[in-house]
Amino acid sequence: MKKKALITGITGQDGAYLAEFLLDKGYEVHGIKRRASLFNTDRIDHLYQDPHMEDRNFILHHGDLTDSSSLIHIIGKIKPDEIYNLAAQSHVAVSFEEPEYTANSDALGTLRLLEAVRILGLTEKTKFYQASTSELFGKVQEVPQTEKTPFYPRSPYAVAKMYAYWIVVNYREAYNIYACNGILFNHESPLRGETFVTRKITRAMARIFLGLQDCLYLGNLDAKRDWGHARDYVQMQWLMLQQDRPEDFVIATGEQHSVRDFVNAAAAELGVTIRWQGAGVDEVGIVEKTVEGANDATMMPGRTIVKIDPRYFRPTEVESLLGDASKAREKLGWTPATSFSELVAEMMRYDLDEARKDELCRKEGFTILNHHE
Ligand code: NDP
Ligand code: GDR
Repeated sequence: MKKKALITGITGQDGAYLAEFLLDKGYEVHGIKRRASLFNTDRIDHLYQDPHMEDRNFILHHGDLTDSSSLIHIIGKIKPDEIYNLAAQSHVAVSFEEPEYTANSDALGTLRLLEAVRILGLTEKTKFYQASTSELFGKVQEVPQTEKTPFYPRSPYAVAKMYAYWIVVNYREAYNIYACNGILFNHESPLRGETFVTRKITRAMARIFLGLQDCLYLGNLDAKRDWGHARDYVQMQWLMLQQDRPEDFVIATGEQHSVRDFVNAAAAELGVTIRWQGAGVDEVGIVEKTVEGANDATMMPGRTIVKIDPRYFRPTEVESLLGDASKAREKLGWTPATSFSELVAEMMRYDLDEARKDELCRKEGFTILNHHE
């Protein structure tokens, strides 16, 4: 019998990598997607199987973390061996604009799934993975952060995820469910949403390089993160559910870089050097050296290509995160396969290809709409 996995948030970055990973392992993979007015399955379209096909192993269901009835219905029908709860309003800045919705989907959504498992009598069968986050550490109390570091959440997103973290622990203790929190530090990839800072940077640098965009506007350049590759991190999500007993794990690379470092690394991939000038909201990034093939107008040495837009500052910021994944290394055999420079290079190559496609469309007279937020 094939194992059955249910992934919430299957249309997101991690959902796409995890679905591929589980299909390769021979799972029957079910995913919950939200109804949207446009197709929202770009990241998993390559996995799609026609519903008329027999013996499908990739099946999507309409549902929403804010709707218990859909969750109970789907879980009751599938009776999954494993649930991976990856669905969330996952943008920290947006959580300040939509705090109530963020709490509903990220905090109560997790409770709804656990309750569905309980109501349906699946507590002994179904293992549960919760996408927990380094944002729980927020205003950090200890460097580097481990499973034992106290939490101090700094956004409605982090507070909602903190509820989710504790409800997972509580259901594990109260009902003996095999449920784990993966406390994952930032992980990125070419599939990363375009408004998270890494993807925003690689996308904008590629477009400026080709003359499709003038400038990249950012917020806090001094923020520091521990950035890994999503493809490496989803393997740990699976491994956490294959242990003898459920435990929570920090997953991180143990290496830290600032947003400014990320811009420098992305530019370097293109052969461009940036000089930083000024401070605070007046700091700018200026092209110091560039290479042949770069657009003459937008990449001219001396031109300002990075500016600060205070709109991207957050009411409360998480300044610095650095993880210590010793426990995962010892118990799960965790070593990240992708280095920081390999991650930046892969994202940069992908976005340069994407920008070249846009360039071609423009040359052929098609209009490409470009959102920078
Ligand atoms: P994404 O934002 O790329 O994906 C989020 C997914 O959740 C999408 O499929 C989205 O659907 C879905 N979703 C959002 N709201 C709902 C809802 N109400 N009901 C059902 N589905 C919903 O996130 P990532 O893939 O990057 O992250 C996966 C999980 O891991 C998230 O929970 C995130 O908070 C957490 N996390 C991520 C880290 C990272 O660095 N990437 C680090 C630590 C934790 P749609 O496509 O329709 O928008
Ligand atoms: P984060 O990721 O908040 O860490 O949450 P994000 O990439 O949004 O921000 C990282 C840091 O960069 C600073 N920053 C900017 N951020 C964005 N988005 N846009 C900008 O223009 C910009 N300029 C500077 C931010 O202030 C921040 O300090 C991600 C999400 O995936 C969460 O779901 C997950 O839980 C955590 O990572 C771990």
